[in-house]
Amino acid sequence: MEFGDLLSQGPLSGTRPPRWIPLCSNRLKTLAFLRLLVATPPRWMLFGPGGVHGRLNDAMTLESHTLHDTLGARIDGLGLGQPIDNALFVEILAQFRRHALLLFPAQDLTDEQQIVFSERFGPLEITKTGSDGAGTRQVRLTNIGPDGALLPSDHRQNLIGRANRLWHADSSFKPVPAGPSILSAREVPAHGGNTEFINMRAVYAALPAGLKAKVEDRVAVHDFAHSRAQVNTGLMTDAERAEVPPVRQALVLNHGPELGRSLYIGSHVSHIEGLCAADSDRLIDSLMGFATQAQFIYSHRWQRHDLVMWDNRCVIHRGTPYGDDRERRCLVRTTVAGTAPTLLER
Ligand SMILES: O=C(O)CCC(=O)C(=O)O
Ligand SMILES: [Fe+2]
Repeated sequence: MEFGDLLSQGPLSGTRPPRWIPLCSNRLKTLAFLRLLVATPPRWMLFGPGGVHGRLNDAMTLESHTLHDTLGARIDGLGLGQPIDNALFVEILAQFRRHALLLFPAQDLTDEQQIVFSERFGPLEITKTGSDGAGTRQVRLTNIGPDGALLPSDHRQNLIGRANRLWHADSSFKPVPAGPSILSAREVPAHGGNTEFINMRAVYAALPAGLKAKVEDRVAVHDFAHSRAQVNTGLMTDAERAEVPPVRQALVLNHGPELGRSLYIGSHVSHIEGLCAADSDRLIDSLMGFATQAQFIYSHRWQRHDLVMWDNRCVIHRGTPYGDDRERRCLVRTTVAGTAPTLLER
């Protein structure tokens, strides 16, 4: 892998988090490289004398273990709550770029540590109104209330949990949708509650020619109210709806010659522009039917303190059912803001 390609996937600053850099702009690659030259402090400046905290993460070449044919790798032995120097961060980025999803087991992180790690990848999204964590840089996906007790099964938070069981890319309903999401398992149920992932670049590569022709140059409209209405029409207030009006997104994203193209679709898509309602529904169903075939799915069985991160620009995901009326589950997500509209990523 070329250094320039690596840079095109993400930021490298040790002190000030640069922006999540879109994949295919040479100008931005150059800017990122200049930023690296200016902002990369030597290792000793990051760790200080003795390098005590650095030792755990003072890595060599990272070893990873593939999770699935089409995406995902597990990386053991790092402590993401500890400082990560630039050399190691570059390796993490390279693995992330290669696998689109990374699992780091045994990361017992505080909220603040998760934020510090996540901000290495760029500024974080602020959680929107109506979610647990609104106004902060984290969202809690949980069936546990503030008093520590389980919430009733029909509680709004559990309904939101059910909406997350539809395949989606995080924040695809925003004008500039998210880059990576970083999800930390704080409490996990004994049965069920997996999160499942699909690499949409692998899906696009495998699309039959007829479907490929149908998605070429298309624009899809993503509407948060549309996906929420599939679970419960009363799930959003008027104020929440006004905060996230429908947006236009490219249906196919181009991640350059090495990575290829990705199908950008999921439950937030209300329709595809330029088609009548019936044709639009049919095309969405065909694409989702093709994408969600068993051979494309990596189903992650959570262990407590797993940290999983994926790139929303090429991965869709969904939660799976569990006994939310009797088992505790708490996942905490940080989401790296995207920097470019998808219509520029075609
Ligand atoms: O509950 C889950 O497994 C899915 C959560 C989810 O959609 C997210 O963290 O973005
Ligand atoms: Fe999600």
